[in-house]
Order: sequence, then structure tokens, then C-alpha cells
Amino acid sequence: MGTQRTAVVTGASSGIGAATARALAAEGFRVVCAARRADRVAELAAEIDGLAVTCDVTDATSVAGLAEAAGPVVHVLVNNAGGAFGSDPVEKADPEQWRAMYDVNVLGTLHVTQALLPALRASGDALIVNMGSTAGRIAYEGGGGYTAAKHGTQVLTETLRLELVGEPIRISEIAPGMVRTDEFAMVRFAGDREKADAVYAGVPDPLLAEDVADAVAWVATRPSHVNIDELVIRPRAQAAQHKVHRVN
Ligand code: 8X3
Repeated sequence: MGTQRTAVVTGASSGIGAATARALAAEGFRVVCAARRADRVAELAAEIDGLAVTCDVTDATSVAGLAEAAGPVVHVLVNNAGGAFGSDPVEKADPEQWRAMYDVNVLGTLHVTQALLPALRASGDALIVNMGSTAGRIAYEGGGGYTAAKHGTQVLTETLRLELVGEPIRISEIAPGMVRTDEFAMVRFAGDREKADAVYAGVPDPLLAEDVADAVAWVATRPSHVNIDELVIRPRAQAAQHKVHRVN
């Protein structure tokens, strides 16, 4: 058998990132778990026998450290670090929050992709999975900065696929709809538990981080010639962004 393949997952300290690291480890990957919170990634890496790297994807120097730690050959990169900050309408939105969302969701993906491309190339058979969102497909009130950023993630993904055609590197985007994680809505609403809970109120079964991780693992285990361009995943109760079935 060949040597173990390496996967790098950003934003691995919680939610979809942590679940993805676990799912890829279960598929036999050596997983490099990257996130800002050192204690969290250390704990996860110990659990899955991976490697913990403290990394802020918005900081090019920090990302260079991630590339160094990951080593000269990487097979899978999951650009998962991201998030939403705020929910104000365009008229009242804080440009700093918009900048922060562009920074992490778009430039973070850019930094990590640029830094790891040589190692991905060196694998001879690589995959990049960018974590998009249904927010990268539509618009919704109060979502302006996040939808703009996730549209950016989507277009970055498409552009990269065009530019790298002919190379042994697959490029995919996973675009989840409503996923209930510990932190996404809490971060968006700056720790306001009531507002965060309202997002999922009465929704019978929002997606879980594990559902999205399962999709990443599926994409990563297709034969090398199969490129899953994009995968939109919603809970059964969400027929469209505004069309959510709620009980009570
Ligand atoms: C999260 C999906 O509906 O909050 O990426 O925009 S949504």
C-alpha cells in the first residue's frame, strides 16, 4: 500500500471543519487541523491522530506557517474557515464587518490556496474543496455582506477550476443551506443566544456539521477523474432560502 495521504482542513476548531477533519481521518487521511484556537485543534488532532496547526487564514505569514507544517505533499485541501458577522441591512451595515467577511471567506481561501498549491501539485492527484454556502447563490435581507462574500468564494472556485484545467487538481465547492452548528449563528449575532436560536426555531431537522462533512468525504473519495463541481445541500425542511418549514 502507498503512504498515507494528507488533507488540510482550515477552520477545524469547531462545526463543519472539525466534523470534516474527523470524516477525512475516518477515510484514512492524515489530517492537518488548522484554526486560530490552538487548544481546540490540539484536542482534535490528538483524537484523530492528526497534526494541529494554529493558523489565521487572513494572515499570510500565519498561512505560510501552515504550508510549512503541512509538508511538501498535500492531497486534499478543505478551505472551510469562514463565517458571517452581522445581519444589518445594506443601509446600516458596518463596512468593517463586510471587510472582515471578505477577508476570511474570500482572501482566507485565496491565501491558503496559494500557499498550498505547490504541495497539492506535488501530490500528482489533488483536490481542493471550498466551503461555500447557499448564501453564495441568492440574496436575502440583512445578508448582504455575507452573501457578497460567499458569492466571492463561489466565483473564486470557478475561476480556479478554469485556470488549473489540465493539471491533476480537482476543484469543488460545497454549498450548504441551514446547518445548525454551535457557533455559526452565535458569531453572526455577536453572542445573542435568542437571535441565534431563532434561526433554527421550529425547524424539524436542520443539517448537522456531520452531514456536510459526509459530503466532503464523498467528494474526496470519488475516482480521480470525477470532479464534483458544486454540491448544494439543504435540510429537507428548507426548500429555498426563504421557504423553511417550521413547526409551532
Ligand atoms: C449559511 C447559510 O442561510 O445562513 O452559510 O446564509 S445562511
